[in-house]
Amino acid sequence: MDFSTWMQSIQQRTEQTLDHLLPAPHLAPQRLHQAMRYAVLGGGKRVRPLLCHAAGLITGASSEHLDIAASAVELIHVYSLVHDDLPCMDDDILRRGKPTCHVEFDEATAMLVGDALQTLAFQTLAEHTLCEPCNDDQRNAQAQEPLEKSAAARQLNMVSLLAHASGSRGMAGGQAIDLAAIDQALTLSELEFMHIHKTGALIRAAVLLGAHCGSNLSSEAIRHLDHYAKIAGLLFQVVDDILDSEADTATLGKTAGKDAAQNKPTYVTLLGLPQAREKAAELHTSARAALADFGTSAQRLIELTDFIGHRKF
Ligand code: GRG
Repeated sequence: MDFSTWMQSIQQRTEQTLDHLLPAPHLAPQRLHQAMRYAVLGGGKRVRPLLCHAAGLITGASSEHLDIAASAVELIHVYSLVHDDLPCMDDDILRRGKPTCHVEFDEATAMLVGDALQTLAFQTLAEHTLCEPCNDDQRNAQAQEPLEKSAAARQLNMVSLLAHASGSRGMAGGQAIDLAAIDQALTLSELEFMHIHKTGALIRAAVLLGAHCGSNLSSEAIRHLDHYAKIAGLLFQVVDDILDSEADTATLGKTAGKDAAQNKPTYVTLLGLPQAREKAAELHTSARAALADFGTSAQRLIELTDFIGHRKF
């Protein structure tokens, strides 16, 4: 299967899983459920679910387990977009090529959409089986009970991983730094610190959760994947800054040039466009190199890294 067909198949699986996980639109309270479905379904590149599935291929995870982990990460991502678009934050009217959630519904509903998507993500991780018994479980288990306990402990670790990535030491903290940075001059390392949290933490969680769904796990493999994910998160953000400065609103499906309009520091404002492009190329090369030890099992992750590095929207 070529990369583009694989990507479409994961995007379709993600759409179906999210459709199934979200409350039906006729269930009370209908307006909230309709708004949740409006925000989540029918749009977005699904980069985080793709990363989750691609990392899971390295550790032999099943597609069904990956669907659940990938959807939980996407629910957190969409909650962050809905809240980020609110007038009290980025105040935007366009997201994924359609009116933002608070414009289509109203501000209070959009707040609740974010809240409810976040809790649905954790409910999803808690209520489904997420991981295969791992090699250590199989080696150590004398009986069924230790094996089950171990799988449960790993699942709990996955819930904790997503919570850390989303919270004040992760994405929400990064957003706080971002809001405080408006009209401020940041150094490159301060900008990087912000993005490692705001965008990078969830990208890292997507990769690690995918890997944890599998059985072929070693702590060294996890360490390497984590290193890869940190670089990939930064690459995603540098490319995002470049696109914000040079692509148009119709292509992006969100308001272009927003960072400059709000006087927000970006890689482009700090480095200039040519050097930001150079930085993206360096990160792209480093991210690919970080996957070298995984051989052909990382093929999809390498292709996805190329997609992130070369994306046009
Ligand atoms: C409100 C707690 C809270 C956090 C918001 C992620 C975020 C933090 C804000 C989004 C603002 C933004 C445009 C950040 C730049 C990188 C980014 C996350 C872009 C949007 O992600 P894509 O391109 O979007 O993956 P799609 O729509 O394809 O899913």
